Amino acid sequence: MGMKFVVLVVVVLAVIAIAQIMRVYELSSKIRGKREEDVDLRVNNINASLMLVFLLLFFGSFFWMLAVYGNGMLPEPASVLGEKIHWLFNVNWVIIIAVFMLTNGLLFVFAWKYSYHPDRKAHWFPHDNKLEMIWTVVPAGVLAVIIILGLMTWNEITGEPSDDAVVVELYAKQFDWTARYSGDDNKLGFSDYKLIGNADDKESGTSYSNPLGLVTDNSVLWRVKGLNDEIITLNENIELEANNLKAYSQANLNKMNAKVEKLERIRERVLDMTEMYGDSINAFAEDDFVTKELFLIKDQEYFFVLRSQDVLHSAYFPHFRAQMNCVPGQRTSLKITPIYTTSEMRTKLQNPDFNFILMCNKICGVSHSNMKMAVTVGTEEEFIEWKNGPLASMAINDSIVAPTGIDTERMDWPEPAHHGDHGDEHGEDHDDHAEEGGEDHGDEHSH
Ligand SMILES: [Cu+2]
Repeated sequence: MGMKFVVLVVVVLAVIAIAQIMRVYELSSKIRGKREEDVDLRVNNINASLMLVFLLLFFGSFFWMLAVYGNGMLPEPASVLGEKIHWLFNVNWVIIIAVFMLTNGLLFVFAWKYSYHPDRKAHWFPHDNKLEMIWTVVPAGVLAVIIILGLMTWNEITGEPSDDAVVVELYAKQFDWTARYSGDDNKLGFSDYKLIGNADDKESGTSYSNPLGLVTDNSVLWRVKGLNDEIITLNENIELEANNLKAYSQANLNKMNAKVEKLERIRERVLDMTEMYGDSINAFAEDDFVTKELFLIKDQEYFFVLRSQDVLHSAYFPHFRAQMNCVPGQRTSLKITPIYTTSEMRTKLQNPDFNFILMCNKICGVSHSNMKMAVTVGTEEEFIEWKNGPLASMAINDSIVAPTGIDTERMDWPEPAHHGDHGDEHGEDHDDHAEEGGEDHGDEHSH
């Protein structure tokens, strides 16, 4: 503390001293009748040489950093599109470095070469159409090349996947990833966020959880059960208050009533699903399986469907040079075809500990840095072995059958017109409106 204070005082005093010396120099120049811009030739030449010295240090440190830190960059790309993106990166680097060398080289060489000399008079050169044309057209052309190449690659990244692409869902939430493989039918079962939740059956002591909100007959029933229980508990508390057996504030009571109403709305939407999905409700979900790590087959194209439960996340596979945001309330996608297995990559990099990785690349909260998933690339045989191993489990636990006698009675208040967004439309008649249903399945609503 004491030492730091002394250093600070010395620095401040030094700055003041330098400022005072400068002031003295200025005043003495004035007395001698010199103008501020009169600098003697010797000082001018020193400055000119320093321009060259700076240029050499500048370029020298650039190449030094390239040599020392260049190897710390990502290893060679390990996916089909990754190679193209990597190539595009390199094209941009070559252009940027060439322009950087040229412009900075000219800047400092000219400052050195054309420094002030009393015998030399500057040429008056106000305007030249040809020059202006060149420095407009050349950069525009180079930029056009960069943009066109970039757009071509972007179109490839975001274009339709091929027919034999394997569909895998990556489900992001604070703070982990879940992978859902679409199974033998290569189709993901329907999902809807309104079904996310747990339900307990106290009588049989069973409980059901549906962290990804998958839609099946059974999951719908369990969700209705869970919502019924929540509504009953809330109503009991409201009742107690009404009989003066509990002392809630009016604000609290209003809150509870609003909550009941909201849950009843969700319950209606959930009950709609049985009708909406109809016979196909169980069609695709039953062979889906979930894991907490990824196993990909070499040379197999994958089509990742990305979802987020809470905030923006971003699925980033650095070695595949692939990244896409995961946006709550919508599905995004990412195509990846790995071209090296994990062991091939280990040999290439001479690093027996190398592993591919998926990480979140959007600061999404306190544990953002922990949001990673291990990725292995192997052969098809290895994949089958892994799939049948302990790491993969079925996405829906429909062996836990919902108890019988769940109250599925519909509410008799009219339903809101659009998605339940307009909460105040009670009492109006909306029977003629067709209503869009779940996330996957827009369907006519029938009464
Ligand atoms: Cu995240």
